[in-house]
Amino acid sequence: MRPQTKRLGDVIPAPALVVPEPAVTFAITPEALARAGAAVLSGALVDVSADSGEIRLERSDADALGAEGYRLEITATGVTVRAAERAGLFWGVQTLVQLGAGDGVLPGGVIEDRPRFAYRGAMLDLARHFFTVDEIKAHLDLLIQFKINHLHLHLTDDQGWRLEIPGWPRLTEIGGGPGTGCDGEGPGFLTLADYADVVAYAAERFVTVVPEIDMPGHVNAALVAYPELTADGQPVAPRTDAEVGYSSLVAGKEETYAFVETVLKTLADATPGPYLHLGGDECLSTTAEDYRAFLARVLPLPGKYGKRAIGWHEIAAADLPEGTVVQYWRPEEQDAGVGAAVAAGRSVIMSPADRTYLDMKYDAGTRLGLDWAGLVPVRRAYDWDPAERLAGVTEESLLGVAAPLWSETLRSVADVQYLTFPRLPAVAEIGWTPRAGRDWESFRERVALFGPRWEAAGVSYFRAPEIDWPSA
Ligand code: TNX
Repeated sequence: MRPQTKRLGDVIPAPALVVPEPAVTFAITPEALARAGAAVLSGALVDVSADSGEIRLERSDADALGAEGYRLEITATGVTVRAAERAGLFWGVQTLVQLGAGDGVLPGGVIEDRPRFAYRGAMLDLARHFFTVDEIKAHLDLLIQFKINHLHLHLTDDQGWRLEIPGWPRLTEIGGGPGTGCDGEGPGFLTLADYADVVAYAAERFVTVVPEIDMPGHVNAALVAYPELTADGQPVAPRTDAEVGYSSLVAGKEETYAFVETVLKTLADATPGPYLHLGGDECLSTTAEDYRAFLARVLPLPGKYGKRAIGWHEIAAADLPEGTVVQYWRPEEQDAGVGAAVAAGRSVIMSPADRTYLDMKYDAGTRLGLDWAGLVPVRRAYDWDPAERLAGVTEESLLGVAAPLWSETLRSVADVQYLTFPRLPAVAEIGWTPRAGRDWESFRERVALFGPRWEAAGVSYFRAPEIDWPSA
């Protein structure tokens, strides 16, 4: 049963510590909330406290809340958010936005909150279907409400190349042109100015953009644009189907490395965040020897440009430079390579497909999505733990969790939202909330509150039968 009155703990992700003061409430206006949000965004707060109507935002080094933590106090006379860093104030305001939803009446008490993991990611595949700058920003606006702090953009694949690379214009002229994307339905690309726009918008919201250029496989769009990159120099045909594993850069060709170096230098220069994602997955048409030889030359490049490499976990077959991050994506419970990488001191992002892949169908009747990793109903996305999933991967080795959304079957923003909600909030809670603070029955009740909010905001979502959604 859903309670009738709002509770201080009715927040996703569940805060680390909630101390309600049930006799107390404080009513805020939507304007005060918006002013608090604007104050954090504008960076107006430096070291002094800022008063935004009835909401006080304060920087305080005294609180041991870390880079993203905050302390929120709601009394009968007002609201205070305190944090060591602006990011913490921002997440505190996101908590307030959730608590104030609807009537603006905030339940009294104190919340002390900080994330379990530094990396809480969502991935959007722009290659199989392109999404515009405005669409990416609007999606980001929905993600940050759940304290997601990394936006991974899958920028290239067999069906499309979505980022301008100076000196290699045909990548985007052809690879981003008409007829690209799955079924030819997703043309478009980001200029470097567009990319900078997305990166800046994300940074204002304390979100780090993680760009991915997938290599040495998943490169048909690049080979179409530049036949000199193919093994025999002969042109290859564009592909708009959803097959994987048939294309590869050529490990034994110097042209390959000139190309990769330009691409990664461009990406490093355009990306203020610390990570460059090099893909590395499903290289079924690259020999094991070529795969290792290719990565031996390419994995050190992010370091050369002051960045850390992330790769899908197949890269663990190569020697991983210090600082390399391995992103686990398979459904299996074991992976010898990831275990060895962790033993060598590398860190891991967990994205097991049977739990975190937002492109898996919810149930057999889901119109969109795939089912190769099984069906992923909401409870399946929620009820697991990243530190208990893969042999050898412990809490200390985890950078965090991420939920990828591959876009083979997507044709619109509504499609993106439908697969994202309500599963992304489940993964976001896994990334933020302490293990002991997570509980499916509690999540079920809390996520139900978002149904009316998503409807009011025109956000498409799956009315999962596992959830008692309030009747409209
Ligand atoms: C596997 S996950 C892929 C992608 C597909 C996805 C579809 C991964 C690293 N590679 O190329 O889009 O499955 O679910």
